[in-house]
Amino acid sequence: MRPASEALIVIDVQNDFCPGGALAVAGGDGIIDRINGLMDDFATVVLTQDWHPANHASFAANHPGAAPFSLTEMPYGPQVLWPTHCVQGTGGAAFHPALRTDPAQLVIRKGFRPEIDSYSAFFENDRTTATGLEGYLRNRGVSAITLVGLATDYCVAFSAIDARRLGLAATVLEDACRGIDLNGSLAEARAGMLAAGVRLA
Ligand code: VGL
Ligand code: ZN
Repeated sequence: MRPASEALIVIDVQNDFCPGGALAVAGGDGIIDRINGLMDDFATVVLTQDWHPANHASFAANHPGAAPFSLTEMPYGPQVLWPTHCVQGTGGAAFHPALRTDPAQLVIRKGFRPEIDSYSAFFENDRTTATGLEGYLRNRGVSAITLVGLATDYCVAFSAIDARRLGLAATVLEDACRGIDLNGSLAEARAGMLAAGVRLA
């Protein structure tokens, strides 16, 4: 068992990010057994769930003429336009059925505001609107987090870098993560995490 100051943060292990899903990450379901096992080592387990309304601004379908995986400019900066995914209440937004959810004490839903995307478990993509996770962890005496899940180069990386920004120790278990790797995004995310002081293990 890890000390009580450590939490496991399981990022977006949802059907739409697994093979057969709307924004499938290659091998996304291949990390679930490992994650399930890790849950027994941590007193605090948090799951995150990408949770978009159908009219979400990150969906290419809501930008006439825009192709999925193209880039657009939002008031808060550049934004990838994704295939429609993780729509609230749909099967695609549900956790993968093989993922253990009983050990989790908190589920953080993110990306529910139509006008702003949220990759990170801590802040939406404007990097200022908080999800509340920081307060929860600090209240529970957590000072170090271990991150696993999907996708390495988006939601996992953004969460890990924000954790460092907040002064939390952050470790990403790379073999319990899978990436999308859009135009070199995986290498960029790894460099960004290392520069922020994230431990890649
Ligand atoms: C994610 C793209 C869009 C992720 C979520 O979980 O990494 N990526 N929404
Ligand atoms: Zn999303």
